[in-house]
Amino acid sequence: MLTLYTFGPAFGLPDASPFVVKAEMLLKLAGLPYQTNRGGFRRAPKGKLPYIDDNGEIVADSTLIRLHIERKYGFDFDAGLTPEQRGAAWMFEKALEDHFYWHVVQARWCDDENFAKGPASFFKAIPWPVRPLAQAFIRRKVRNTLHGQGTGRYTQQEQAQLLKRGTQAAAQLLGDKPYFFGPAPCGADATAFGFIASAMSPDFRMTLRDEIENHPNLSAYVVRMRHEFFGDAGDGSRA
Ligand SMILES: N[C@@H](CCC(=O)N[C@@H](CS)C(=O)NCC(=O)O)C(=O)O
Repeated sequence: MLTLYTFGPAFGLPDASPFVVKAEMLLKLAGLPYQTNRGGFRRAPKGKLPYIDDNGEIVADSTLIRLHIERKYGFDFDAGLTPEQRGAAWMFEKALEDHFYWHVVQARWCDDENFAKGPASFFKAIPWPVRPLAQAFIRRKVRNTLHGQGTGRYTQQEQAQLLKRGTQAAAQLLGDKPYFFGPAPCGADATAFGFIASAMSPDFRMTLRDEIENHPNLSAYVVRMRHEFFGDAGDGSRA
């Protein structure tokens, strides 16, 4: 049985990580039976989740998991897409991972109120006198990463402009279609759901969520995908 290593449902989402949600969606789209395991982070080959154990074959990274499924099971996530759509779908996915993702990270980890409501819970196992130090250490690391990646260098106003344009582009791409590239979900929908849903967690305030909510087709897409693939609870239980 294939095992997907996850963080587990959190913040009203199927998983705390959009990359894990993406990987789980890929398994669902490919129709592969799988189980989830929340105990694998310490053994994660790249120090990140998700990764899978497919009958002894370990594959880390959501995109490498996709390539593994395509290669091993001969499943084409983009069947039915034209070559142009295949190219656009891949680039759209990478834009979400490199743009939306970092804003979600920044909103969750750098905003004190959001941090207290969300990521602070990751430190519960650490005894109290050490816990604030560990939190401060990891939050500084996240800030440095955001600075290195570049998102951390934008002013709030600059970020708001970029997110407005980014969500508008996503809404224009979706239009009134049920899925991003037509009548059936494709590989990019796994990513789109993971990242757009993550921004819409009711637990956090974030500019990205406000911008998404300005586009009813994007909000409706998340509700629809969640219902279709994760059941009404949206908590990771199989639909
Ligand atoms: N490129 C990776 C990114 C995965 C990733 O960034 N995972 C984050 C959670 S969203 C993680 O595990 N972070 C833990 C850490 O950096 O210590 C993928 O596509 O799977």
